[in-house]
Amino acid sequence: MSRLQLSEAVRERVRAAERVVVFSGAGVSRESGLDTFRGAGGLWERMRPEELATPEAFRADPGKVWRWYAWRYQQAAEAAPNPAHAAIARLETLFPFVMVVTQNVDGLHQRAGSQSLLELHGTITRAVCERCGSGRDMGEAIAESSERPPLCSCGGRLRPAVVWFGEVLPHETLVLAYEEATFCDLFISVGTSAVVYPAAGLIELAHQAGACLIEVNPEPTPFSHVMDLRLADPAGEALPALVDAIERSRWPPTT
Ligand code: BV8
Ligand code: ZN
Repeated sequence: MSRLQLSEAVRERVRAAERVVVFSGAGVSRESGLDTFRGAGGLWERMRPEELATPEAFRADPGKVWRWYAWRYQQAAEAAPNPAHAAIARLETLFPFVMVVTQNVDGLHQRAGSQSLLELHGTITRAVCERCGSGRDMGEAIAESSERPPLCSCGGRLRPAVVWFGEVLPHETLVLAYEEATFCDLFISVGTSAVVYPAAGLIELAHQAGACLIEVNPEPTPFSHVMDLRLADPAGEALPALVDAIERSRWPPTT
């Protein structure tokens, strides 16, 4: 992507910004080879979310759901963070406060070096006991049994430590995310279709609070019309160009 020119208005907001939120979805991990949920060829295209990512599906057929997550865990473990994840991590060197609020469960933001991170929908890297809540590494749990969920030492059944449809998001994490969206100066929404709630509500919150809004997504979303800047390019190209432009705005080369 060629050198990105920010408008004077956006450059001003970027220059003055102190608190930044990056709100990410499955599209950020697309260029790491991980399927999205709703886009063409996405995970859900071949199956419906209700079939697998719900407590009812797990109760009805724990083996099938466990095998799906074991497959996705393997995919994530073999994937590498892409230039979008790296650019997002680099933002932490450009602003005093950066919070990555992700819907993704693949752990790639952490592996790219992002330090401040809220995982709204949990993580595929951990398994948790349905009965006593104790957690363990998902890789170990799958090594113990890849066909059906293993049992905890308390006798309870393990499940992926993700938030399924119809389940509430971790309260503390959601409250922190609401705070970050309410008080940020710059809100960058990247790689999300912005249709899953309550996560997508963060965009509206940031908009109401007067943050400068940037969207990175090859497709339009229900929030595209309120964005101050929209980059309709793949995140792996757009994010490095955007962070370079942000860096030039905050530290203009001394002439
Ligand atoms: C809850 C973890 C209720 C598991 C996931 C209003 C209020 C509250 C709830 C609801 C509501 N309306 C509806 C609901 C129910 C539901 C919901 O929102 N449904 C949607 C489908 C309408 N919400 C819930 O069930 C939530 N729970 O609210 O509980 C409650 C209340 C009280 C008491 C009890 C219960 C829980 C939602 C969390 C579900 N878990 N994931 C797992 O991963 O297996 S959601 C799942 O969707 C993933 O986390 C995913 O991240 C998330 C959002 O999808 P996206 O990340 O946006 O991915 P998607 O594929 O959709 O889009 C990718 C985008 O990338 C596309 O736009 C594409 O154009 C773009 N793209 C493609 N390539 C690139 C790219 N962008 C950049 N670069 C590229 N290269
Ligand atoms: Zn247990």
